[in-house]
Amino acid sequence: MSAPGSPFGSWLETDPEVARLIGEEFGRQTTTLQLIASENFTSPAVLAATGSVLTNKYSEGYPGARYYGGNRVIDEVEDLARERATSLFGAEHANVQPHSGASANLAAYQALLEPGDTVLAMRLDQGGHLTHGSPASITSKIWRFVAYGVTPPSDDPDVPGEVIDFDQVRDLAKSEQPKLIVAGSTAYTRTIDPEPFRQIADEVGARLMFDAAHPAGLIAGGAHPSPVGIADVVTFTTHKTLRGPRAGAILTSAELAKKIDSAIFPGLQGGPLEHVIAAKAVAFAEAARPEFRRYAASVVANAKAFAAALAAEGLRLVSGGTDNHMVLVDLRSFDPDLTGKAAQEVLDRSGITCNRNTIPGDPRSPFVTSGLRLGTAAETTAGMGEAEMARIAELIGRTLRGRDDPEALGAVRAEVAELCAAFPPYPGLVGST
Ligand code: DSN
Repeated sequence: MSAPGSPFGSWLETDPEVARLIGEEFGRQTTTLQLIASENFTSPAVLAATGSVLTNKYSEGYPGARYYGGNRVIDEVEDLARERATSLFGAEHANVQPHSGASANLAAYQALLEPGDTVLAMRLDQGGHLTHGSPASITSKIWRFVAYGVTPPSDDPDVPGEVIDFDQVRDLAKSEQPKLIVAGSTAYTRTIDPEPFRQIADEVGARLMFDAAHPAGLIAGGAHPSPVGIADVVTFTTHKTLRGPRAGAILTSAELAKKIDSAIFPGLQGGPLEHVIAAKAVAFAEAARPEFRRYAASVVANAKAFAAALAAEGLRLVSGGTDNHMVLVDLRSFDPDLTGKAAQEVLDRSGITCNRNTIPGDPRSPFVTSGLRLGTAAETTAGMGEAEMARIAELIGRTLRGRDDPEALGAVRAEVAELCAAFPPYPGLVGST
C-alpha cells in the first residue's frame, strides 16, 4: 500500500494505518473544493523538503552560532532561506524560524514591548486574529490590547462601507498612546495600505507591526502593496497565499534584527524545524518566479469574479466586494435564519469546503456566526479561473437553497467531483487520479 499525498508515500507501507489516513486526506483534498482562505496546495518540491531527513537535526541557535555540532549543512539551508526571504520581499533581515504565524506575532510583541504595554489592533469580531489580543490568547494576558474596527455598512456607492476606520485608528492611538499598532487581519477583503498606519504610528510615537499572514503571497507576487520598509516588523505565514509549508516568518530592519532573533530563540522556541525551513526556502524561490506574479494576479481576479457571482446568487458581500484572495459573505441577506455554522455544514455535504466566520456587527457567537469566508488561493493553484469561480458560486447557491433536499445536494456533490477531477492539484503525485 502506498500513501498518496506524499512523495515518499510508499515508505509508509510499515504503517498502514497512517498510510490509509494520509490517503484518505489526499482523496478529500482532491475530490472536494478547497475554499478555506488560509489554505493552499504546496508544490511537490515543498512537500519533499518537508518530508526530508532535515527533520532529524537539532540546530538551536542561528547559522554560525549553534548550540549543537554537525550543523554545516543546516547552516547553509537556513542561510539560503533567509537570503531568499530578504530578496523576495526586499527586507534587511529575515527570521525564518517561527513555527507558525502565532509564534511570529508573539516574538514580535516580545521584541518590541514590555509586559503591560498597550497595543492597538483590529477587533477580533471584525477580522483580528486570536494573537491580536483575544481574551482566550496569552497575548491579552501579557499586554493591554485596544481594538479598532471598520466603518458601518454604506448604501451610498461613493462611500465605501465596512472598511478600516482610520479616523478611529487615529483617535484611539491619540487617546490610548499604544506602544505598538498592529495592521493586518484574517477576514478583511480589502487591500490594507500600510502608509496610513505608519503615519498614525509616527504621530503617536508607536512602532508598527504588519501581520501579513494572509496577503504575503499577494505582496510577494506584486498584487498588493508591500509593508516592508514601512512597518517596523512584518510577520507572515508561509502556507496561505504564499503557498509554502505550514509555518511563519518575520521580516525586519537591520536595527531590530537582533531583538527579533532573540525573541524567537531563546525567547519563545527551542530547536528550529529545519525541514520546514528548507521547504520555506523552496517556496520563497517559487514565489520569486514570473509565474508566481501571474498566480497572484489570478487569485485576485478569481476572487473578484467569485464575489460578483456570489452576489448574483443573492448573497451580500461584506464591504461590497474584494481586493484580495477572499470574500466574506453575510448570509442574513440570503436567509435571516441561515447561520454560518449551518451553511458550512451543508456545503461540506456538497463537497465545498469553507469556514463560517463572524461578520462586522455579527449578532451571533463566533461558534455560530452569520457569515462565510471563502478564498480562491488553493483552487487557483489547481488551475481554476474565473469561469470555474462563477460555476462554484452557482453550486454554493444551489446548495444553500436546496439544503433540505438530499437529491439536490447529491447532484451538486457529483458536479463538484467532476470539477475537481478536471483540475487535479497534484497531477504527477503518487496516488493522484
Ligand atoms: N489565521 C487563521 C485563518 O485565517 O484561518 C488561522 O489562525
